[in-house]
Order: sequence, then structure tokens, then C-alpha cells
Amino acid sequence: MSGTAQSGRGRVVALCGGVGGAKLALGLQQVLGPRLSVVVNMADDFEHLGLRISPDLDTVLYTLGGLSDRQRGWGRAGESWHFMEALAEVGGETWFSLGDRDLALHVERTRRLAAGQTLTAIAADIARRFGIAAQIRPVSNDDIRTIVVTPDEELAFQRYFVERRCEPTVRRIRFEGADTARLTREVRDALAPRDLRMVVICPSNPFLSIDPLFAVSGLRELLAAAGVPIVAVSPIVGGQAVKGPTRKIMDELGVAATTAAIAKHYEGLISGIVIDSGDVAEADGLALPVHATPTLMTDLASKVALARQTLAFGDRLAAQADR
Ligand code: FO1
Repeated sequence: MSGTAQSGRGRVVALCGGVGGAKLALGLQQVLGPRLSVVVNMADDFEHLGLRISPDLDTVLYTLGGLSDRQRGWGRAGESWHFMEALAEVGGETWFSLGDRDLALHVERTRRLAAGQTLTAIAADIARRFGIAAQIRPVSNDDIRTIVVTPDEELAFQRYFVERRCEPTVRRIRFEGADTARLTREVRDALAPRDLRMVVICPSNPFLSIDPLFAVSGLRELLAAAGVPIVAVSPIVGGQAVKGPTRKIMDELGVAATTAAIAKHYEGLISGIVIDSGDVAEADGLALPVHATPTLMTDLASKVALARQTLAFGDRLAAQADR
């Protein structure tokens, strides 16, 4: 590893899903500004009401743009729901809530995609318009779709997650299209070793949000070739998944909902893991460097604090590797 020169400087790449991951990405942006690139999952994207919806991408854009609804975690603050009310009146599909302000982004993205723009170009332009300092990069411009395999049927991700409220048992998760999807040039550039300080895997759901990134061929290899610390932040806090169905899905997939299981999931990929102080008892059993710190992000200060702790840990790993 040739990392010490980049300590405190250099670029950082964050791999990110939606709500949980975006919180740390916001903390990282506060510290790093334009030296941060966020590579975002787009396998939970879908076509709905004739529109292209990109939930994780939008969660990152709204969160880093200071526009997100902090209670819900997704969608925009100060939202109104006249469209949904009118849609119900005319017998439309209302299981997926699109706020009036949020709707504008879906309509405009759909128009631009139809006009031939890439998801990457659209995300970059919206990020600029929202005053976002970081580079926001969907992992691919090709379609990848998370499919949840249940005992009875295969469900598109949002059908499973929102319409069915994660109730069906998860047997398996697959990422349709991932075998032919290509990383974008922008993601490749972000991971080029020059000036790269570290890669952070945000505390998103490893199975639903991070695995689809690694399902795209080439990402694993680029990370291995980057020669910088790869630091994962565990989404488990005190044995509980903070947000979403991580716990239930881990149970159903036969994986213990522990930090140790998260570390095992990322084995061979990461150089160290940040865990919650409440899970410190698990640290001894882990076969890789561990840093324990409070990981619950309730406000901007705790997001920035976790970002700083994660970066300092990554810098220490780089310094040790250089010795
Ligand atoms: N999540 C819900 O639980 N219910 C919704 O109706 C819903 C609508 C929605 C609209 C736009 C958007 O960007 C996200 C939305 N989400 C909704 C969140 C989304 O389903 C999930 O947070 C992610 O896909 C999981 O990473």
C-alpha cells in the first residue's frame, strides 16, 4: 500500500445505498467536500407510472443537497401529496408514494433518459443544481434490477420492500442484468489509484444495497488494485440493524445479525471495519482490524463525527501498511 502521502488529503470513494448510507455520505461530504465521490446503488430503480424512479440515487441527492425529509429518510422535506390524492381519485396505483416535489425529479429524469442522456450525466447535473460538493455516481448506466426470491414468487425489489412491506420470506436475492452491466467510466476514474486515499463502504444493507454494486463485473478487481484501505462501517448497532429490513433478511438468509457476520460477508474485500461501541465485545473475535466508535447517526454532528473516525481509522491502516 502506498497510502501515507494521501493521509488527510487525497480523494475518498464511498460505496452507498439509500437512507443509512446517505447519512454517512453527508458526514463525509462535510469533511471532504469535492474530494468525495459517492458510488450509488441503482438496482432498486424501477419503472412506475411510466416514470424512471431511482430511490437510492435520489436519497443521496436529497440528503447531500440538504433537501431530504429527515423523518422518513427518503423523499423531500416540506413535501405535499396532491398528486397521490388525485391519483387515488382516478383509481391509479397508490402503493408507492410520490410526493409532488419529488415527482418533478422523476419526470425530468425520465424525459432526459428518453432524450438519450445517461443516468450518470443526469445525476451529475442534478447534484450541481442542488449545490452538492461531492461527485454522485450511479454504479452503472445499464439496467440492474434487484429481484427478491420468495417461497411463492419472484418480486421486483420495490414490490417486496414497499408494497409487501418486506413480509414475504427471502430465500435468495439476485441482481438481474448485473452479469452484463458495465461500470461507468466515471466510477473507474474515481477508483483510479492516483490521489486515492481510501474507499469507505457505508452502513447500507450489505445484501440489498452493497452486493448489487459488487455484482457489476470489475468493481472488486478495481478495489483490489487501488492499493488503499477499504473500510466498511457496520450497519449493525447493538445487534440491531438501524434501518430497514437488514435484520429480518439476515435471519432468513441464515446469517446472524451481528457485526461479525457483516465482517465475514465482506471478507477478502475490506482492510478494516468500524463497529459500534456497543458491539465492542465482538471485536476480539474478528480476524481483521476493528475500530469501535458510536455509529448511530442522529444529527449532523454525529454524522461528521463518524466520518472523521472512519477516515482516521483508514489513515492508520494505510500508515501501518506502509511500515
Ligand atoms: N419507501 C417506502 O417505504 N414507501 C414509499 O412509498 C416510498 C416511496 C419512495 C418514493 C421515492 C423514493 O426515492 C423513495 C421512496 N421510498 C419509499 C424509499 C425506497 O423504497 C427505499 O428506501 C429504498 O429503495 C431502499 O433502499
